[in-house]
Amino acid sequence: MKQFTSVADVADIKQLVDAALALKNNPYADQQLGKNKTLGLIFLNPSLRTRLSTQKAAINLGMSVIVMNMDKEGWALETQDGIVMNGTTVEHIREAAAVMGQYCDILGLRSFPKLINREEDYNEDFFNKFIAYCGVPVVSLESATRHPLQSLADLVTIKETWKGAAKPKVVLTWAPHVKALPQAVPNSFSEWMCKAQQEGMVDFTIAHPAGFELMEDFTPGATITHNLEEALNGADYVYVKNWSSYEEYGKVLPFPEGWMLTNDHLKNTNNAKVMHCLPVRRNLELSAEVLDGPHSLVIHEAGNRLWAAQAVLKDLLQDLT
Ligand code: SN0
Repeated sequence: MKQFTSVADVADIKQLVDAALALKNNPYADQQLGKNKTLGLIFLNPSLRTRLSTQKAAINLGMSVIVMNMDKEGWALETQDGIVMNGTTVEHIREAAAVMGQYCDILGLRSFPKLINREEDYNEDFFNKFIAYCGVPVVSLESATRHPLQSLADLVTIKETWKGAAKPKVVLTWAPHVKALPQAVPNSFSEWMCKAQQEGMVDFTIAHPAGFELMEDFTPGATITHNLEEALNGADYVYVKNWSSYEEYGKVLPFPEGWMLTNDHLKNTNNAKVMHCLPVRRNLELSAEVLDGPHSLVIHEAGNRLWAAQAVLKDLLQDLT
């Protein structure tokens, strides 16, 4: 693999999932692979799981890690070309990314959408410029439209825990929130599940209230419904996440009642496991009774972030020229 920014960068998702599960059984076998290699993790937004799991994954592979909170500790970056930089931006991404590439063999980047201009966010303007100028392989630590390390860990978690004979029914459900959150996590989860569905690994359904449709490019082959009860019927995995409207971009819309998952919602499921990428706002997005009860997989899922990150870094290290 030359970069990891979406499911499209992965030649074989089954193989990558199996590689992650193999690393879980044998975490320290590749310590020579990362010797004298440096991973730079560049954050423009907060992080807990992504930062710690990716750092730990790199350590397991024998790498050194540099972390920079660019938003707080770096110069204000300019991304536009051809302008006179006489305002608040201090350094152009052309120089900043290129310099980071001088010190690091692989770079990870987190850059959330601004949720103001949909075209700008969905063009991945900042992310693509960073990739173009840094000159080394880039791992997405969540971009404006995707969070592939999360989605890989999610697929790993489903593969690892599913003991049934038939394919599991996986349901992505929209949840309430008080802020406008990115579509990155559900976009990415959906594109990975759609790919997994194509490969016969899962059956995939998305449930959300009217007005919260995801961009169609991310949902090929998914069953999409506004009826939560119908979607949950017979579900094996329920993946809970809030996202803001793609249509009414950046707005906080009033939300309908009944979308916060409770134990009652799980009655007609197949004793479903409940997943969430975290951070989760208790009793707003997801009820405490579900989070603290036997259905919840959220901590196990977060634990698997490590093996997902390690499988990706291992693959990138093997392909370094
Ligand atoms: C981010 C998101 O993309 O939804 C990161 C998820 C991994 N989540 C948030 O920004 C939550 C913010 C909040 O106030 O709850």
